[in-house]
Amino acid sequence: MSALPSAIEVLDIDPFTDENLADPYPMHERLREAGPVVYLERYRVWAMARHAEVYASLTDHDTFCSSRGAGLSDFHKEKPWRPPSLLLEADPPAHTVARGAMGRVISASTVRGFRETFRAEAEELADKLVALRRFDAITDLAERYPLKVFPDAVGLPEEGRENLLPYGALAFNAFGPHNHLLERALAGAAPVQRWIQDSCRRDALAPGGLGSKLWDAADRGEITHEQAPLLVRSLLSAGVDTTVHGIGNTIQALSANPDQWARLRENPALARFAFDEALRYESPVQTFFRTTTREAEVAGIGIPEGEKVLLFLGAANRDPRKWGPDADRLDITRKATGHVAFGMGIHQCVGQPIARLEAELVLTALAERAARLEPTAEPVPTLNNTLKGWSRVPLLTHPA
Ligand code: OVV
Repeated sequence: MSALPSAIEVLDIDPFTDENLADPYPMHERLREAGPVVYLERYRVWAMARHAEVYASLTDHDTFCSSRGAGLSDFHKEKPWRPPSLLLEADPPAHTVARGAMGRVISASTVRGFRETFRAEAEELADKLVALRRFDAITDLAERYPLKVFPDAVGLPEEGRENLLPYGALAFNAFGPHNHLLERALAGAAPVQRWIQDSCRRDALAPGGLGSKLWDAADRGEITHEQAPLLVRSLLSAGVDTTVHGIGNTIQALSANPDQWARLRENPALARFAFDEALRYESPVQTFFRTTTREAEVAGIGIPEGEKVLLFLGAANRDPRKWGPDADRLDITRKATGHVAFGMGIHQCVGQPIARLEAELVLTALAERAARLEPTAEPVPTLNNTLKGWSRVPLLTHPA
């Protein structure tokens, strides 16, 4: 990049400091107010934090491509830390093929088939936690539930499932800069990566599960047999930490807003809306990058070809230009549709029907049983270059 356009605001903000990751909201406001697109000199990237521009960039995949990586690293300039994802880190037409196969595996009818077992697990866990009275919404619920139902649905062996959360944390840290968080995630990651790789093999996956169904798609010629394990890897990369953070953030937000918990208790059928609003309010995936394939024009400002663009999904989801003056308030009866917590456009989360099912069932089971969710200590943030969430949310509950 030679000269920056004169209209551009150049900021010295580092979005990947511990402080900004733990509490990104003051930074989000600065970014949104600075302009529709800004330049972050520290990383030499462009950035957008307003809903309109984030949405427009996500839906213009020809200009803002993914095949050069959805993180800070430009795959044209640096070797990726693992073979690129066939979904997240691909563009049409290759992306279209992989996405088609994955979409048929995570079909509406397959997901409907999960409902009764997922419900039984949610009800059993909610019974147990409400009987305990004191529990941690993260370790006892937000981690526990997805770590049971999702690996079962994929068809993974019981042994080694403790590798799933560290692998997800690594994958999401790897979208950011090479800071102490990525260093820490990489330390000792070799056995984690080996377990993931082994678990993507056909002989590791139970027949009838999502993993096995991806191999069946290869038998039918929808994808190649070389591609099947990489698509299984996408399930294991994107399917666990995301739902753990989504469910954890939702319970934390509802416990901090007892009026909203009361509204859900009055009408547990609001569970799916409450989840969408919580995803808007505190988005598990805070950021993704794209790379320009040609000069892009954003609000009259030209971004040259080959530039990294940082999209602040979590900031777009609190943009008052889109959500009004109370964008920072959790309101489970708000129309949260149009949020970009699952992304938007061709890369929009392919697993979202599973995420929504898990969240609906956990929230419903808990809303039917727990009269109140009282925080007993400050929640403890967890730090990740991409994910926003909590490591501890201690609660006291009262049986309904
Ligand atoms: C960490 C992550 C997010 C989304 C997709 C993938 C990974 C993938 O491997 O496809």
